Amino acid sequence: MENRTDTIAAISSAMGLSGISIVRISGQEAFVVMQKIYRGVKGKTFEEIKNKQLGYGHIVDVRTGNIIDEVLVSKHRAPYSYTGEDIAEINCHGGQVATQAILQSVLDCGARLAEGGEFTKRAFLNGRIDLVQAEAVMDIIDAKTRASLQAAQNRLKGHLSDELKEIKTYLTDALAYIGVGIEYPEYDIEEAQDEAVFTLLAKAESKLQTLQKNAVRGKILNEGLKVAIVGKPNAGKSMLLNALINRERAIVTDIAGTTRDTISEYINIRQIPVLIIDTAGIRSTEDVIEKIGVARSLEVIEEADIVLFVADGSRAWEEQDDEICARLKTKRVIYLINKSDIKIHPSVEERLSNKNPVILSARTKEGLEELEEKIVQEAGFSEEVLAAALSANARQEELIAKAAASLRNGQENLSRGMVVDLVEIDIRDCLESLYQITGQSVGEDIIDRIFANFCLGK
Ligand SMILES: Nc1nc2c(ncn2[C@@H]2O[C@H](COP(=O)(O)OP(=O)(O)OP(=O)(O)O)[C@@H](O)[C@H]2O)c(=O)[nH]1
Ligand SMILES: [Mg+2]
Repeated sequence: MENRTDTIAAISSAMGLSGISIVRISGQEAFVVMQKIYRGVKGKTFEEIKNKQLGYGHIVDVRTGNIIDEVLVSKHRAPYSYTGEDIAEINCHGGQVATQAILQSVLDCGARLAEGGEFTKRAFLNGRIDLVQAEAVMDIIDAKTRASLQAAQNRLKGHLSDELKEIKTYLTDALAYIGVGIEYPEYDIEEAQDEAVFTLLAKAESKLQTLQKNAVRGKILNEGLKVAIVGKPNAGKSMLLNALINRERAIVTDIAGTTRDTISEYINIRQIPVLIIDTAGIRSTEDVIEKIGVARSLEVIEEADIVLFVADGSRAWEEQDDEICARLKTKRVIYLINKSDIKIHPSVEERLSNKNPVILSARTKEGLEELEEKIVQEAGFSEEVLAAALSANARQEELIAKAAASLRNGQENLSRGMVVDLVEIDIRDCLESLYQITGQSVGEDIIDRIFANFCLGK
């Protein structure tokens, strides 16, 4: 078990050669450690540096007294620091040797090497931030596009936490009404009470619904929208992948069955991270390798958020096309007619006439913009949505869904005329899920799991 009051240290900048590296120290002894290893210019000690100010000097090896590097140090007194504890930061010249030697000197003075995410974990345990904000810190580091970054920033600023707080207030108010009814059964207030509880639950439900919608979109900003390119062999799927990622990534030939494995690449479409997946053309085949490829294509279809069905505009529509389309019935599909640079076969246009197809050429890239626009639309992103996005992660999305389910149960029970105190159980379940999101009620194992994903020094 780690001791929360001990002093921890880590290199907070990336490993390798860099202009500057940062060693961070947090805990009760942080300033004591610094007093031992810092020598300011003109004999100034670390103690003499004011809060939130920088000092210029050198760090020495406590064992030999030798200077390790020239540094800038900063001082952040508890409780107004990142962790809520005393924090000192040492900016030294980049490079492994000097940075490691400084860290070693810090450890020699009694600090302990921090675990991944331990600084942020302390910020959470000390009540500086809630769990939603702690997770946002990680998502800021991991952000794939500017929109992902913005959404994580919104969460760090506490937007999601505020929304959750409002819902929690509705629910606790509802519980209070129910409590009055139980404590004073002699008063005939039941009807008015039912009414009040109804209204409060409806308000909570509508807020939760919006959150749930945003959470699904948020997951896309965090993890990327999965878009699979599907169609018969030679339709031009691989050429389309290359066109979208702007690079000759997949092999393109006029031999049907060129792509055997799935190939995926992240791209940024209007700030939305999109994972584009090229698949093997689907057909019945006796070739062992191609068969495996086709099976994989079918799996990818299952996992995809959006499927791009590519029809080959240079050839007549075939039964194979129908067979593939039949497999896409439950999916969100954007229909494409490829090879618009040559004459499009009328049978293809006719078959897809009611599907609002995008007509494009993977070769000349004509129509590509329209396709990108459609992908963004299909995913449910508009400027406003992006601005308000909170990018809930998978853990949060699951808990929001759970909270919504409990709440719906409560509403149903209430409208079925169940005794209100039974509804109380549903409301408490709902609240419990919400508390788990912000970390007001969450097991140590879950906390450990969340912070284990953080990088060292954060
Ligand atoms: N004229 C024209 N030819 C294209 C276009 N897109 C692809 N092709 C040609 O169509 C053939 C097949 O292209 P690929 O991208 O390999 O097709 P695929 O769908 O990946 O095929 P498999 O991997 O076999 O399933 C190649 O000869 C390409 O040059 C296009 O927009 N216009
Ligand atoms: Mg291919």
